[in-house]
Amino acid sequence: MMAKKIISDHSYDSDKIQVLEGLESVRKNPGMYIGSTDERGLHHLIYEVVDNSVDEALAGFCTRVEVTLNKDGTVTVADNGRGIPVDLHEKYHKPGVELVMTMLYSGGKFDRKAYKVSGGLHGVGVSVVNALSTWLEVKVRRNDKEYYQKYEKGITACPLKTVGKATDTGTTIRFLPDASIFETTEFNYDTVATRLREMAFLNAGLQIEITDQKNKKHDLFVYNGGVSEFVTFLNRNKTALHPNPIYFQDERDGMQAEVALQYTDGYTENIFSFANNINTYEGGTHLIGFKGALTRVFNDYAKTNKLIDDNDSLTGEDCREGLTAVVSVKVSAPQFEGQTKMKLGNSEVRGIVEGICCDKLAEFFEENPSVAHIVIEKAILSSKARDAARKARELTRRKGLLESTALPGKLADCSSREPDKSELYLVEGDSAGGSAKGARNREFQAILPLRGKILNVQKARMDKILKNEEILAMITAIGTGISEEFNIENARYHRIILMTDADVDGEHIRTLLLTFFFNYMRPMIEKGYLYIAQPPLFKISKGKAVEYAYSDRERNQIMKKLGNTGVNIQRYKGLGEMNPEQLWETTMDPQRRMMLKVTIEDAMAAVDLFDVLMGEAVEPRKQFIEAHAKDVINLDI
Ligand code: 0RA
Repeated sequence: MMAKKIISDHSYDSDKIQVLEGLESVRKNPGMYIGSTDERGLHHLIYEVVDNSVDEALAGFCTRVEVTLNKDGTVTVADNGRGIPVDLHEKYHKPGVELVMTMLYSGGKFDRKAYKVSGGLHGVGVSVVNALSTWLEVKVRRNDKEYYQKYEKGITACPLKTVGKATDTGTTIRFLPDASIFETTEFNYDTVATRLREMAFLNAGLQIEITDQKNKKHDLFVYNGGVSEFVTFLNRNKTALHPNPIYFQDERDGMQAEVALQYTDGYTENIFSFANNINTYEGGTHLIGFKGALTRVFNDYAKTNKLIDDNDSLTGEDCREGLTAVVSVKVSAPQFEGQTKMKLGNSEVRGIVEGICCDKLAEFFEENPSVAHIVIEKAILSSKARDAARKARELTRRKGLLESTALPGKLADCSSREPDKSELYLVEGDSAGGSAKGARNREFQAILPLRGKILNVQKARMDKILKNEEILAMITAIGTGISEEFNIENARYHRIILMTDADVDGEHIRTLLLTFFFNYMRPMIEKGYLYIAQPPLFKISKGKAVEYAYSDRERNQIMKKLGNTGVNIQRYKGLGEMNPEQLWETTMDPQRRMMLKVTIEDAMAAVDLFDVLMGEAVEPRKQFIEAHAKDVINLDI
């Protein structure tokens, strides 16, 4: 079942390794190699090692990867690949594994590149992980022997030793992330598990196991159905229109494409595209090829079978309403482009993917006319609804409701007219809105209080959404419009900050807003314009000294510092408990505040939760409510 090897294996020996740069630069400038030194960067360490094991799998030599989060804060990644070479390099007189671990190959002719398929932030090399670890040890099973070597901060701590016999081959790497480099060194099980599950979906048949020794958690991911099972998983809380995802896979001109798609009774499109196991959030030529094929095959089939008039046509968006799809390609020389290097640029890919998808989808429709009719009827309905929505929109516009000149009355706008410098706080509740208005720097901070329950944006159609006062005020204030009419150029603020209470209602409103942005203003997230404010959870005072804590851990640290006597702790439940000065100091002052930039993953997680809370599927919602019974009091579902 394992994906076929697509690029030939060049037999390897240590001599071919070229040394380009030392590891000091990695420690000096870690962000350049792993993106950041926050939680994200930390997790990249695991992904980097796992990527190497998965590359072994793609090359056809590895079937299993085991990741263990150990009690002592180390991580172990073990695979049954060929094992990193141990033979001596002619020039450097060092074993291959030592060179792999201690030398940085930035864009060099490292032989493994021949089938190394990673890109983007990935694929920087395991030496980067080594450089950023207090210590790292590697065990290689190869030539019927087990070898061992240890490094400290990327520097060799002992020569490669033979430590025993081996009956198979493989590599085991264990490392302790360097706490002097990372802001946090605590791994999050769910974060790692989510990425590993994705890896398992994208590499059908590959076994990936994860174990958390501290919290006693464990998962084994193995999906023989590949991306088809991925789509089933993505739709697990939705109502599908046909029982199984449409699935196909093909290989042309040395390029492999695997696609699965399934329609739901919803209205949003969720297409995930991957190139060489990397989530291409910004899309690219593979996505364009897929979308083109979908529109073409839908229209051809609809006309041939007289479902629409010869001179009518379905737009791409009509064909994608309610669609969940995964498009995964493996190419030998991927070019990653775009702002975040998350867009596939290879121009040849478009035609190949379009060709494969056209042929396979048309074939599927011929063989499964009942499914073809269901999904095309859905597109036809969408087309009709779109016409109706356009008319409704025109009517609304004529009434002046969407005129950007008429800013909402509740908006306390900032005086700056430079989007680059301006920020909009979307604040839960009128009272917190009032505090925020009192606290803000009116030069560049605008406040829009959002009140009451915001409507269910997932189930509602466009025309209904536009009638919701809160949403309308928000759209108008932001200035970009939504969906097809969205234009980032018109954004009046380049920072939109969601400020909600740290309770269940707050989480609910945040989930709603994230879902709204994901569905209707996704580029705002992609551009990095959307943030979540981080109000403190505690106020800790002793005499006149006041400190704020943003987590339980921080509270404990501050308590320790201040001592046991005369310390007063106040837990903030809502923003309303803070006066304007406190709100400014802790949450809104650019010099002191903490904010989380919303990522697409964050928004996707919110959409999932939203589906559970608001979706049609009864069972997941029941389960959620049962699990959170005591918290979910004010939820309007
Ligand atoms: C260099 C060359 C070869 C394999 C590897 C590195 C390799 C690295 C890692 C990291 C984790 N697991 C790994 N497995 C293999 C090619 C080996 C050959 O040609 O025999």
